Amino acid sequence: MADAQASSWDRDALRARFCLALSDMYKQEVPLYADLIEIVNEVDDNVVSDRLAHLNGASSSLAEAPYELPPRHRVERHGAIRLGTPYELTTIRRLFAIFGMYPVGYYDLTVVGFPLHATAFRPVETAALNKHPFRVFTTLLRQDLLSEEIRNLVGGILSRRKLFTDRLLELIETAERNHGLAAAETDELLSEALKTFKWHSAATVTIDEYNRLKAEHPIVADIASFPSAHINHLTPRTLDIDLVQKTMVERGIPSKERIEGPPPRTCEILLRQTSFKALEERVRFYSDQQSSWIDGSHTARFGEIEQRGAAVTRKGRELYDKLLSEAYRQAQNDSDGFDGALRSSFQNYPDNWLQLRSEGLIFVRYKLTSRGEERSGHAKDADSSPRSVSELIRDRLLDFDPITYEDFLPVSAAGIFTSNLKKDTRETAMRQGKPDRENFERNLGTTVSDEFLLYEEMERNSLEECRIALGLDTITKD
Ligand code: OOG
Ligand code: NI
Repeated sequence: MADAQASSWDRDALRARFCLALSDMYKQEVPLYADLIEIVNEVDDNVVSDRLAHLNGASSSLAEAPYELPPRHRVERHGAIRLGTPYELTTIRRLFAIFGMYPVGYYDLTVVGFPLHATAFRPVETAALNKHPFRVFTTLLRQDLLSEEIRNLVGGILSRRKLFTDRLLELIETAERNHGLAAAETDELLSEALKTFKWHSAATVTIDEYNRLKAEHPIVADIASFPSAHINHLTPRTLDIDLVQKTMVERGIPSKERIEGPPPRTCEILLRQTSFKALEERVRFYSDQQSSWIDGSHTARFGEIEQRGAAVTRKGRELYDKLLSEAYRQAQNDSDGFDGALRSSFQNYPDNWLQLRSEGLIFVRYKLTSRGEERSGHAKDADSSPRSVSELIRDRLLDFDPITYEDFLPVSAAGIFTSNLKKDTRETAMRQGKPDRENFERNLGTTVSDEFLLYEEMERNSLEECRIALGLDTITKD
């Protein structure tokens, strides 16, 4: 391949195409997903026009609820896949790197009784996130938590599975070697990659094996019974999840009863999610007894929507976890149920941007106000002595936006998981599993980034740019 072609390599553009291709495929596979996208687009259009009307009526102030207009909203998605072996995980890492998606965070799912651990593959740089923020929550089966009998069965099945076509493996190698691919090769890479995530309605195991896997844990059957790592949901981001939920119910879409994550707030934090229930799909299995293919069913794929808010600091996350568990405890004797308990416990989570920032609960991106911009024009003549962030905000030289949370909330995921899959007897044993990040990273072939450090760096860089523009020697953090 010529160098000139390699230089046209654009991971962000490729990621956007990959996400769009997956979305088109999933619309064909799960028509309700297409309906959901329509509802989200409709709701978001209404929200944007309402907020614009409101802004025109009132003068904009610092503490105003921020909002992002499309296009990021229009295209934003996350997906989820489940993998069986270290080889599958390493290869997925190599493939996603071509799309500029890197492993961030370690998620232990034994806390919810699943023999899984996970990471999120996503862009990490601000510019890349702005171009296209696609992310894929990727779980790996923990064979160490399975009973010996099922571990042997799963081991055999997965050692024969070929999740990636030979051509895909070849293209991944070419991309790595040449730091790029020619245009025709990128088309091929995308179509070969899609095959890895496609749904297959013929199982690779017999009906007896399927039932044994499912008795161990439904998720084990989902991972080990099929030839692909079918994408199990693809989630659009909305500006108003309560409204989408309401609209889904009105249109008869079988949505979940409640929204996971923080309660409704003025200043959105982290992630709120809801889903419509998993589809029961017809699957063909081979039956040894009948020496023929028979019809069965499998439940795995579902629809989900999310609303993203500000990324919280470690301190902010601790407060979130604390209030959430208080709500769980309270809900046991609260007649309003869990949502009532949640609203009441979250009274103790500040709900205005200035306070969230000054208390160190959220990450923010600093920017100059128009006054700050003016001053930056004469930065050379200005007083350069140290100032604090809060002084600069008070003097209306500095402003900020909350940084969007780009990651996942395992507790939210837990609600989704358990609403879709039936409980089973071995679940308690799986709950006793300990997180095993070291082994996960060994299987991945690299370490996962710490999401808190990534947000911290974004905040620090933004403040540094403002410091330089204002001609100050230092800006102290309050
Ligand atoms: C993982 C689900 C996690 C989310 O939004 O928290 C997830 C799975 O179903 O395999 O996608
Ligand atoms: Ni999800």
